[in-house]
Amino acid sequence: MLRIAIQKSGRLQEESLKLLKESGLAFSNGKEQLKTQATNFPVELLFLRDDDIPQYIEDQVADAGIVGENVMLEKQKKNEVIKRLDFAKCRLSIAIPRSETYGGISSLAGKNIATSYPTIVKQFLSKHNIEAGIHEISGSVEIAPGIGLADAICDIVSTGSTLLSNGLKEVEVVMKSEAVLIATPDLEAEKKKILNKLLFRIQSVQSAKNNKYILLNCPNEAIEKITNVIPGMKSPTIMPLERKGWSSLHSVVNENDFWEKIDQLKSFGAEGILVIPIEKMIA
Ligand code: PRT
Ligand code: ZN
Repeated sequence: MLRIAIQKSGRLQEESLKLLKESGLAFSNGKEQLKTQATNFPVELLFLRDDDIPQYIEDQVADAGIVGENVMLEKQKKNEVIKRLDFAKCRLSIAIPRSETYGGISSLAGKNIATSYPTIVKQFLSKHNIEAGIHEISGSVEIAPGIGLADAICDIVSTGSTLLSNGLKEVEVVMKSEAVLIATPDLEAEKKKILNKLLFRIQSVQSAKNNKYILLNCPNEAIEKITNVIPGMKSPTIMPLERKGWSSLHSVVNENDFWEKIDQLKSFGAEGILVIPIEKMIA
């Protein structure tokens, strides 16, 4: 049985559960419980505050967990990153009052910076040979300059609207973060096997999300050119159409360069292009 800790409530909770469910794990109990067991996979979920997860993993109360990279780095526990999960993307940034002009990173010297991430900020400052005061507070960091508690802050930024509404501006990105699957480096063999099985499923879910199934009709003389643009997993499937000299071609296309490729395909004479989401993709 592999024990995975996920956030009890908050920004990571829903996506963490969704990822596990898309990986085929079924749970009968809701998150109201402290823990719940998957009904079809040797996994038990523990619902915890995200800040506590790295410690629980170090103590091997949990074997693995899902947290923001920012939390993992701040806590400095015996955890290793197993997989970046591509959600809860944000950045940890330094911000100062908008009314002030920013004279570069050296102008932070001697300032007082309020943050919930003292360890990360300390490392960042010492990397740049800057001495500044760090004022640790656990919440509502963005109001600190306004009430005279600090000259600057270092906090999580996503859209930037919190900074804006508090009269602050982002001046340095300390780190970029996303949700990560972490685990103890000391997993026993049996648990490692379960984790690898889960990891394989997560990878299939992620590659499915990044790819689309594509069907199109094309004149036979365009098949080679189109195959070069969308080679698919091995090679496209090609079936003759009733109409002479035409074929139906099925392949896979990556989300990132999707529109560029569609333009190319059209220029080669492709018609009736259908694009369909993929649920799982196993290479
Ligand atoms: O209760 P618990 O301790 O478990 O949760 P929490 O309140 O500590 O964490 P939570 O749920 O707020 O965030 C969990 C993780 O989500 C963080 O550690 C980040 O890795 C990630 N994440 C992604 C964010 C944001 N986006 C985010 N926007 N965490 C916090 N914010 C906050 C930020 O603190 C600031 O107040 O949102 C505000 C900024 O957002 P914008 O859009 O206005 O810039
Ligand atoms: Zn927290």
